[in-house]
Amino acid sequence: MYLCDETILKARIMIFLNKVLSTTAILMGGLLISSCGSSKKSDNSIEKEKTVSNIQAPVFNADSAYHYINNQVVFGPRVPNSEAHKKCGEYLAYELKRFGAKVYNQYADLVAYDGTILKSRNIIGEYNPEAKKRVLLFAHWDTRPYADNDIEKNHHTPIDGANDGASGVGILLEIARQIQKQSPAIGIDIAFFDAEDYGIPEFYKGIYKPDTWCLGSQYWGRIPHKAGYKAKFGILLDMVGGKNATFYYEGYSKRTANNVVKKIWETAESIGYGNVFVKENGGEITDDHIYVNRFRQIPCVDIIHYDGNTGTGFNPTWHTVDDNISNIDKATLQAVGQTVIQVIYNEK
Ligand code: AHN
Ligand code: ZN
Repeated sequence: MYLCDETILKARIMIFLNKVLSTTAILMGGLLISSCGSSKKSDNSIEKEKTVSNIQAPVFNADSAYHYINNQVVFGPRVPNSEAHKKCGEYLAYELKRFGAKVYNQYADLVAYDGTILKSRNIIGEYNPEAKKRVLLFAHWDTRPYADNDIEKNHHTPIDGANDGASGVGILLEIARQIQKQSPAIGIDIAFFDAEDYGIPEFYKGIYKPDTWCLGSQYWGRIPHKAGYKAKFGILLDMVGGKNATFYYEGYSKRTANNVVKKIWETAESIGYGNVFVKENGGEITDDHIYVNRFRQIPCVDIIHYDGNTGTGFNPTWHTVDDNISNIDKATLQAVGQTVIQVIYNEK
């Protein structure tokens, strides 16, 4: 029997729903699944199915996320102080606003490992500000000025950062679009942090200060967009669009937010993405989640592509000129986006 993508997705969501919903909902879910392959459905009943599958969580649209990724890449590398960076910052704030968020901009001059002043901008979109219970979703939007994991002649070439940067932001923009259509029960904040990827390059031989990565989130951690900002937990998306991506337990997340790690990986498994979210240990990574936890005491989970075969632990295109749009895989976007949606719509 032929199954269209959307039908498979709906069926997966229903498997998940069957576990958590009442008998009535299960019966309705049965209706949805049984529609599979039937050619005698009227348009009316298709509409009804959509509504049923949307009670618990919306369906994440990977084409839409891909489009937001491509829009970022088209600006060119979003290296702080560049024109592309400036324009892309405007674009991201505009999109969050268009999707109904209240947008906060944090401008800061941040000092890079080599003393360069980075004109930085953290962009935060807020939904349901009255809600006490909040979840913070975040990604970095800047891109690396160096392909220092590539062959030597490319070391000083800025990367497109389709995966490293744009993928997390693209998924979060699609989630923002879904939130505007159907609000979850809790408050959501979406933060796009700047100056994550200006960390010390492999080729640098000079002296440097520690903590050279994640400058935007370090700044926000010390001075959040709202005084005393708190969230129940945070989810960081980093390199979430690569081909054949696999996500393992990241070490720091496991030590500081293990209950959230479990929740995410179990949710992924229950909707059919157990092969993408592998329930095994990966590496421990210096990333934005460390500073959000350290400075704001918010337990955070880093969903980051882990590959044990590349030597770096990262995906094969990491910090190379191959980190471009041709290496973005919609199947990965779908797995990550739908999983995060399921998690936030099931928070109460
Ligand atoms: C380190 O290489 C120490 N951290 C990598 C964090 C990162 C860079 N994520 C994306 N690009
Ligand atoms: Zn990077």
